[in-house]
Amino acid sequence: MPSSKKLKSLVALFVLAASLVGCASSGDYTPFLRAEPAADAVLNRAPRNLRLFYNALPDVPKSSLTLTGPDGNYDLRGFHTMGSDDLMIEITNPSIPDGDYVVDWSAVVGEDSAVYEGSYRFTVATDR
Ligand SMILES: [Cu+2]
Repeated sequence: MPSSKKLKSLVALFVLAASLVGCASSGDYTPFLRAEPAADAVLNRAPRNLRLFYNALPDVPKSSLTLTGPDGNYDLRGFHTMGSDDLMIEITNPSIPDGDYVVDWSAVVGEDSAVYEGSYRFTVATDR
């Protein structure tokens, strides 16, 4: 039989492990609702901005966005919120090439201090 001391430390370890799993932002829950351009959209014009909508107001300084595409990482500027539970940023180069793009986001949203992360893709196909 394990000693009660050993049992207590096992229980403590289990509780710790369970709480770590509970904190991880890789669970099913996400505050992310939708984006413009939309996830999986095929666009016939290069987008000028990225706008992501959440279920509460994001904390801009604690959030970030990156855009990766055919030429690697694209410069983004003017990260802000329009105050509509959104994050918005301008794509610096107004003529990004045709191809597949991935938006990676990280955000602290509303009263929740957790950092959530996610990504989605869209395609630009202008045939120019
Ligand atoms: Cu804006």
